[in-house]
Amino acid sequence: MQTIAALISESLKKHSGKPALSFFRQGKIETEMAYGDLDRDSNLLAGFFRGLGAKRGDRIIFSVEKSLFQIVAHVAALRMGAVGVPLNPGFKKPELAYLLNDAQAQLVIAGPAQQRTIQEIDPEARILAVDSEVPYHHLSFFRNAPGGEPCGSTAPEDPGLIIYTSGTTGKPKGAVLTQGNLAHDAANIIEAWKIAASDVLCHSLPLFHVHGLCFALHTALISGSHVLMLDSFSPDHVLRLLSQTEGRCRSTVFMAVPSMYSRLLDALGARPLDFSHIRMWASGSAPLLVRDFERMTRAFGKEPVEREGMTETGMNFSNPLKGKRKPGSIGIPLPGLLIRIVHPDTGRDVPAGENGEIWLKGPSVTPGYWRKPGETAAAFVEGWFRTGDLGRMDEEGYYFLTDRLKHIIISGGENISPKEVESVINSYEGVAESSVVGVPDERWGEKVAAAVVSKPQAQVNVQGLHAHCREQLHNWKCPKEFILIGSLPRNAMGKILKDEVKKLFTPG
Ligand code: MLC
Repeated sequence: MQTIAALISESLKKHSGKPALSFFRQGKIETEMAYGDLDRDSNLLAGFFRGLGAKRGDRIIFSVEKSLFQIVAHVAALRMGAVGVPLNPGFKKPELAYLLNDAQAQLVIAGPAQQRTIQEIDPEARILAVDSEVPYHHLSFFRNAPGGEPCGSTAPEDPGLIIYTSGTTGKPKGAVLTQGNLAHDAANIIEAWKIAASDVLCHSLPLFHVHGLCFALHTALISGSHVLMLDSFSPDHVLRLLSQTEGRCRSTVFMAVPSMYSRLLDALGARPLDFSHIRMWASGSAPLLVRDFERMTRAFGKEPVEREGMTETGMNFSNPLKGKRKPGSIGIPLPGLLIRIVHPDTGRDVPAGENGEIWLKGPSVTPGYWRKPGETAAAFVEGWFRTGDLGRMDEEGYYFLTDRLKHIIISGGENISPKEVESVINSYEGVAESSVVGVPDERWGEKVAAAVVSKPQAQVNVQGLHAHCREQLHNWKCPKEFILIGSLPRNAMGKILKDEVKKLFTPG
């Protein structure tokens, strides 16, 4: 089995004269970088990291805004066999405190805003502060570091990344993805989607999830594609770029979550822009409604490619590039993946065509969660990873997701643990208990909503509660709707009936 470090290193050398990355800040190109530059700079940075004491197997946290530096540093970490831990730079202090303590990183790469918070949390943390607002070509601090070849000693079973994902138990869990997991996943996607050196990828996803980092960036870099890297998602900037029909920045591939597509379509309106040069519009991280599949087909002139993946497993299913794409289906399994659909209570396979929990086994599946043996044991049954998703396969071998066993909310492609939000709400003055649910929403797919019960004789101040959530949780985890009720709906055993709680809210 290959390592991701070797696949990327080979490509950096093979395509050295080709454009690798054009970084766009607020819609304008800020810095451009060829594959040869990325090779040289990632070598230098790896040398710089080693000088700071980081070595193979050490965790390096990334708590920075999306930037070219972040990409070069990510490639450096992979090539030297360190373990990158990319974090959402918008996490609030309590969220960061938990993650810093859990990841036990030897080095933290932080932007100015994050640096202050991290220092407050852990004055001992070794921080490399990098202002991601400064254009990459102005950063010179690592240029005198020893270069040399940083990889060579990475093995497929070495951890390559730890990516945190929301757990049902409340606290995020770090899914360990090995060098081999990442290599197999990238190779699979490249083969399924025919990603090539001739491709130009328009990239407006965050770099702290497998979607933007592994499915999009890794596959492009390994193939020698040109990546148009936007600092953030702005529908206007993205549309302007995607509709460029000529020149080096003429995109051929776009990947996004459904909420991004619906905002792009709203911003596009009835304008007759030409997108015929784009060969693939991929959608994942949340279900794409059949209605949006049809809207996209009309607006872009091609059917989107809906696919499914998970942090713990990489990409699992995709509608075919050539062949029938079924609206509402996540497509067919990628090579190397074994699938079972089992009854979640008995663990026995259900008859073909029936609904059950999807279990997976394959070379991209995580060996487990970082420092969480109990969670790892619970996630696997005899080597099969329990996805927590219910689904079925049709007579043509296409898979459909039908429901979720776990109470996870997916809002705009972000997974949110109701338990984490409930524990923040419950810590607010006057709150007796709460139940947090996902309610269908036009903009976000699902929105976070909270039913709150006050303590006897107490009056919960909803405005104050909202501010309390914003202090403790990243903005998108905060409920968009609160209601105060006398008691939560429960069954005879005292279990909260989440479906009844959902009915208390109006879809957005
Ligand atoms: C932003 N907001 C959200 C939100 N993102 N609310 C709910 N859900 C979200 N996901 C809110 C903010 O809190 C803010 O509200 C307002 O929207 C505007 O904020 P913003 O920061 O300007 O939003 P924007 O930058 O436009 O972000 C929207 C988005 C982003 C859709 C671009 O959420 C995003 O990048 N989502 C993609 C996540 C992703 O990559 N997931 C992949 C997971 S990997 P207020 O009140 O503060 O004004 C995975 C595996 C797989 O799932 O298979 O892919």
